[in-house]
Formats: sequence, C-alpha cells, structure tokens
Amino acid sequence: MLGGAALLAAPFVLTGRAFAAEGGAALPIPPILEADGAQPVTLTARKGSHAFVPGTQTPTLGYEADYLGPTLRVRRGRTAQIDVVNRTDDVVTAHWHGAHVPGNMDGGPQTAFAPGQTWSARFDVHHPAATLWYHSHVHGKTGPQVYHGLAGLLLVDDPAAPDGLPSDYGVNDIPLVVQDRSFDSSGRLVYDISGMMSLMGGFLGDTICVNGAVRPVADVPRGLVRLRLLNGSNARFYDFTFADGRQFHQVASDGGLLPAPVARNRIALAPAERAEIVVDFSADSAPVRLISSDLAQGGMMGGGMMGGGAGSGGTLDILTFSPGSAQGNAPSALPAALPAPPFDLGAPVRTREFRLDMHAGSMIGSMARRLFGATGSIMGINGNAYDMGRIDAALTLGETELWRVSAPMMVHPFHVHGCSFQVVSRGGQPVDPATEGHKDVVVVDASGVEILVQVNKKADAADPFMLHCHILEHEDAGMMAQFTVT
Ligand SMILES: [Cu+2]
Repeated sequence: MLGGAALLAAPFVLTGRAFAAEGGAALPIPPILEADGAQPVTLTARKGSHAFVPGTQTPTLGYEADYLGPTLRVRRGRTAQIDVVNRTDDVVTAHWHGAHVPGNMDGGPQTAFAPGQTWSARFDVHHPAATLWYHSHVHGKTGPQVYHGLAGLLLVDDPAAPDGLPSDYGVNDIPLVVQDRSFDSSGRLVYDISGMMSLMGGFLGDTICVNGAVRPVADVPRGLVRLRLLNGSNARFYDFTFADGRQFHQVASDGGLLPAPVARNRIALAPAERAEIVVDFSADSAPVRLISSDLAQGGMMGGGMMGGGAGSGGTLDILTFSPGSAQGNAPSALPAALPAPPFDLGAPVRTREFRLDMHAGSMIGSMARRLFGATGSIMGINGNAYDMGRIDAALTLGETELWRVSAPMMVHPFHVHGCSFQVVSRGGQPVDPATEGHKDVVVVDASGVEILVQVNKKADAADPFMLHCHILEHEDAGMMAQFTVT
C-alpha cells in the first residue's frame, strides 16, 4: 500500500499550451462517396498530414483523406460495396456505427486487418434514412486511431420515403463532426492518456474542431438549414445551444427520423451520439454562433472527483454560421410529420442486466497494475474486462429483450452494435419514444436505463457484435463485451 499516493500523483502531466489555435477558417465539407453503385468503392485508410489551422501541419490518419474520411452515402434497398484498404502502419477496421449489418460485415475488433490488406465489405441496406458514421474499431487502439482521424459519416437515404427536409448536401444539409483535440507548442496533435484523469474520464482535448477545422465558419443560405451533428469526440459530452438561445427543431436522432419535429433550444450529445436539427436562418443578417456548455467530466463520480477539465463550467465555441453567404433552395416550412421508422419491438421475452464497472473496490491496485504495464484492467462490464475469446451473451435472431444497464461510478455512453434500440425508461421514469427516437447510444448513470433490444442480423462467435462504453479510452481499457445472434 505504501506508495499508492505517489503512483497516483506521478501520471499527472501538464503540458504547455503555447500554441494558440485560431479559428475562423471556412468549414470543410467532406466529399460524398456514393457507396451503393454497381462497382465497389475504395476506402483507403492511410497516413496523412493535416492543417487544423492554416499553415500548421500535423501527422494524421484518414480514409481517402489526410484526416477523417468522405461522407459515404447509401440508399435503402440497395447493396453497399466498400473495399477498405489498409495503407497505415497498423491493423485497422472500418466499423459501420449504427448500421444494421451482419456481424461479419460490422467491422468490429475481430475483423482487424493488416497493412497492405483489403477488407471487402458488402451489405444490403435495410436501414431507414439516418445519419450513421464509421470508424476504426481495433481493440485497444480505437481511441488513438479515431483521434488521429479514422472516422467519417455514413448517410442512409430512403428514396421511397421523402422527408421534406433541406437536402442539398453541403449547402443547406450540413454535416458537422464535432471533436476536441489538443496540440503541442508546435501545433502537432497530442494524444496523451498516461495521466489518471485521461484513464478515468477519457481523453479531453482543449480545442474544438468541426470537420477537422478549429472553430470554423459555415456559409449558409437564409432559410431552413439541416445540421447533421455527430459527437465524434473520444470522451467529451456536449450540450449544444445557439448563443442567442434561439429555438430549433430536432428531426432525427441516432437511428433515424423522429415522427415529427421536436422544438428545442438545446441538445445534449454524448460521444458517438447523432442528432439532425433544422435551424431557421431566414431572418438573420449577422453571424450566428453554435456553442456548448463545457461539461468536461461533470458526470464523473457524481460531478466531483474528475471535474475541472479544460475550462470546466464555461462555454465552448463550436462554430459560426454566416447566413446569406450561400444560396440555396429549401422548403419554406418544416413538415408537420416525418416518415419515421415505427416502434414495433413488442414485449420482451427475456431480461438481461449490464453494469458498467470501474472496479472501485480495487481501483488503486488495478490502476497501478495498468500504469506499470501488467495485466489487469479497471474497466469492465459485469465484472469482466473485454476478452475477444469470450462470448458474453447469446441472443436469438429477432427476439426482443429488455436490457437494464447501469453505471454506478460515472456517466457512460452505452452503445450496442447490430441494431437500433428503444429507450423505455431512464432512472425509473418512462421515456417518450417520439422525442427520443431510435437509438444506438444511450447515456447511462447510477440510476440506470432500460432499453428494448431486437437484433435482426446474424453474428456468430467468429464475428460477434459488441456492446460497450463509447468513451474510447474506457472501451480500449476493457469496458466492452460481445454477443452472438443466431
Ligand atoms: Cu465509459
């Protein structure tokens, strides 16, 4: 026990922040890559060099790009054909986050493939219209690989169910991948998780980037504009609002459209969550800022122990819109109803419980083992750290289950592969599916959530589906389990 305090104190490393990342560049719009044509498209994971701010290059990773990747677009009823090529120095995957695809096409840890190899993903698109995304998912390396750029958006369109929403990509239908990053004094990306705060709370950057640019400016037309928001951060939670407090409408959540637009003036997104919102810029002649409360790790240990991250308690600038700087044709009014997927999962035939553990009882000992490279993890689910050789649950194809998920120590974003689920209660209180929508990530705390899960894609023991915390440092440290569907 002697030395415990020293072990905890040693990893706190404070680095200088002489590099001040100035914002204000034009918002980059990732190019569209149509991935459901007659021929496969190529998605090459490669090394790159990217300027988050003009004039300062830093080594990065990307898919078909120096940083991040193209916006893949597929249509419901067609077949996606994507050849993922690895030109990095390490194993990678491409996981189609939120997509309903079989386990062997899911791009989870078991499908990691080596430099020089190609992984041919082929899947029928049964998913309703939605804003999904893709990212590398190599066990133990997801955090650094996504941080350096191995992520992109995956949009599903449904030509048979027009939504009546703004749909001119990059003009009035704008993708926003929001991430926090840190830079050293020369402007190079920093990913240092050796400190206890990063281990416990996940990595938090001190600079907000959108589509790979620091606090950029987006030219938008006057009128209705759809924003497809992805929290692509490793660990940071956001609570987005406009600086002027204006109302907007949420039209979709993780897995697809809501039944009708929901008026809001703020929207919280945990890591990996998405929301589509429609904002009315028709009366604006001045710039409009999207901001977020700086939640840092406010949920950690009930708001205490790990609070005080970068600027905790303050406000983060996300990006600025310049209405009237672009021209576009948009519907003049929001539709009253949207072609949302139905909620028809039926009654559950089985109940399971998942507890997201941080092993409080042996935290110091476990942390010491981890910091010194021995085996052992402080992160797990139901008492077990992730093991690629162990199947944690066996589901039956098409059966609805009720999952009770809890997180005694801190708030975690819980993600399930292979399906969209319905949140039925949070802290014992019923949740309205019309405002929550179809989810694949849900925020869990000590009071617990209940979700209805039905998986309609097969996954065998060789290529199981994952369920895990989407704080990537927690996932990498073992807060993940896997299940089959047969
Ligand atoms: Cu977590």
